[in-house]
Amino acid sequence: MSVFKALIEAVIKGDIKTAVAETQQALDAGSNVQDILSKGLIATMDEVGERFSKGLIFIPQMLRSAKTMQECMKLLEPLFQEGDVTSKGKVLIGTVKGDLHDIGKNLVSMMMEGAGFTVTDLGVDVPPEKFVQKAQEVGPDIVAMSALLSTTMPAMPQTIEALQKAGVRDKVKVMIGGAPVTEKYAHQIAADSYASDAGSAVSKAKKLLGIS
Ligand code: B12
Repeated sequence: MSVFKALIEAVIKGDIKTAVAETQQALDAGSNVQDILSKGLIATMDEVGERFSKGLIFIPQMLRSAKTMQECMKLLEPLFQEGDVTSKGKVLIGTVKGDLHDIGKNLVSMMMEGAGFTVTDLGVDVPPEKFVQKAQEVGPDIVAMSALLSTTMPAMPQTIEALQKAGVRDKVKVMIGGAPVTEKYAHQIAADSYASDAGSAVSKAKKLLGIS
């Protein structure tokens, strides 16, 4: 049985108060932050997704669990800081057009910032033209896109095409991710990199920019 049983149950129920208290208690007890995140919070969202697929829960419950997870993540955020204040590069990130999922994207954003990248977060449901406009404005080293729905994945190549048309594509590296996205898909749409989780997103971003 998981040591995070009470936390898991609270996130599934969408009980913010208990979930936040359980997260704090796990931290106070010396639990590893990565474990709290992957074995406690992320694994629970997978369970929530499965319950939704089976028709056991509906959108409001899924939303409540998501909100609960986000509140717990606020406690973990300061612990991701690596302490190096020199910027490693600029990252422009957003969830693609039509897609409202932002927990994974926020996690990637948070870990990137913690690792010393300067992150501009465009939020959710970001149309290709918004990625282009902001890229022209901030001059990022990396444009990172998140998609959680198989129906919104095509917005990724559309965004790459828009960057190309605006003459921005050659100046940036494009990184993609999100549960339905794969390495193969990244190759297919000529993205420069793919990562399956926020931790490897950071190491792949460093690799893309030649930073160790
Ligand atoms: C919470 C949730 C919601 C919440 C989102 C709230 C929010 N603020 O994000 C709400 C209730 C709004 C929602 C709505 C919907 N959802 Co929803 N949702 C989920 C759920 C349960 C969890 C997602 C999550 O946060 N996971 C935890 C995070 C940490 O994981 P992650 O997002 O995968 O991110 C990690 C990696 O993928 C990666 N990553 C993510 N982004 C990026 C970006 C880059 C650049 C990189 C490198 C890496 C990377 O790193 C992250 C951290 O490690 C999933 C189930 C699941 N297992 O994914 C379903 C799920 C994604 N939803 C689903 C569906 C169908 C919907 C709806 C269409 C339902 C409906 N009928 O309306 C709507 C769509 C709304 C819209 N237009 O977007 C399906 C998608 C099926 C598919 N393949 O297309 C899923 C899989 C549920 C299911 N099993 O059916 N949803």
